[in-house]
Amino acid sequence: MIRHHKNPILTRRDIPEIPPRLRDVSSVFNPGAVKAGTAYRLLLRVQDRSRETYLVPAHSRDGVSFQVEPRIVEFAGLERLGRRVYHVYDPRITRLEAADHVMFAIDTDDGCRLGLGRTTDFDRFEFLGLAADDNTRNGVLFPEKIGGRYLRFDRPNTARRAGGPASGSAIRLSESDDLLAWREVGPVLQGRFHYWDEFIGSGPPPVKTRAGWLHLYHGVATHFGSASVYQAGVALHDLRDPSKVLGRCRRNILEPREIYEIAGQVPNVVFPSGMIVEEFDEDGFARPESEVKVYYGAADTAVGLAATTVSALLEAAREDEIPQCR
Ligand code: BMA
Repeated sequence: MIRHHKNPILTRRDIPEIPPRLRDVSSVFNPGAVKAGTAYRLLLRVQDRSRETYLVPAHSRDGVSFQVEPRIVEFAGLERLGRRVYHVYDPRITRLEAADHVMFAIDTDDGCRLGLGRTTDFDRFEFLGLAADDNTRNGVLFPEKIGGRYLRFDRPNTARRAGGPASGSAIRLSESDDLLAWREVGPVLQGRFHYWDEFIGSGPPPVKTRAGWLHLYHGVATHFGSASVYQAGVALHDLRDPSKVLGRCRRNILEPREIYEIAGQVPNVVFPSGMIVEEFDEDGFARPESEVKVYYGAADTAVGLAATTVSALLEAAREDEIPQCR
C-alpha cells in the first residue's frame, strides 16, 4: 500500500463548524466510502470536544481532495428506535440493489449494536432498523445476494483486553432475507494470538474478483506494553461460499508508521473503513490491474489514503500462513 503524498487527506481543520452541534472539531476518522459515477463520497466520523460523534458527508472529483459539506447526516426514523443512542459511528457503505446501504455501529445502554441506513442521493438518509440484537460491530454487507440471501461479515463484540474497550477475535458470516434479521452462518476468521492480528474486525465491504471476495480487515496486536497497535490486512473468500477462506495475509499490509498514525487521540491506529476499486469488467468483477483506494482512520484523529492494486491485494492474501495459525 502506498500512502498518498497529501496524507493525511483530511484533518480537523478541513471540517467546517456546524453550529450549534459541532464546534472546534477535534478529530475526523474512520470514513465509509463509495463512488457514484465520477463522484467519490465519504461519510466521515467527526468529533468535537464533547466527544459526541457525528457523520458528515464529503465529496470529491479525484478521490484525494474532498469538499466537506457543512451538514450533519441524520437517519430519518432513528428517533423511533426507543432507546438512547449515544453514538452512531464507523459507517461502511455498500452499493446494493441501486441504493447505498450504510451499516454502522450504535452505542446504546445495552452495548454496541449494528444499524442499517439507506440513501439514493446522499442527501436524505433513511434508518431501516437495527440489524443485530447482540453486541456486534464491524458489519459489512456484500454488494449482491449470494444463494438467494443477503450476506455480511460481522464481529461479535464480546472480548475485552485488560482495561480496554470491548472488542473481538472472530469474524463470522451472517445471512438475512430482509437485511434486518440476521442468522449466523459460521465463523470465518479467528484472531492469531501472539501475532499482528490478535483481535480482528472487517474493514470496508468485500469486493468481488474472479479469484474470490477480497476482504480487508483490521487486526489489533495487544501484547505490547501499554498500547495496542491497529493494522490492516487482507483475506480472500470463496465466491459462492464466502465462509471458505482461500487465503489470508501473513504480514499486515498497512501499519502505523507516519506521525499522524502514531500520535493522536488513540495512538498507533490505522483503521481501514472505505475502499474504492476503480475498474470492473463487464461481468462486475474487479479488474486485477485496477487501482484501489483505501481510506482509513489514522490514530482516531485524521483520515489517510493509501493506494494499491487488486492484484497486489490478491498476492498479499495468498502469502503463506503463519505456521499453526490455520
Ligand atoms: C475500535 C473502534 C474504532 C476505533 C478503534 C481504535 O474498537 O472503536 O472505532 O477506531 O477501536 O481506537
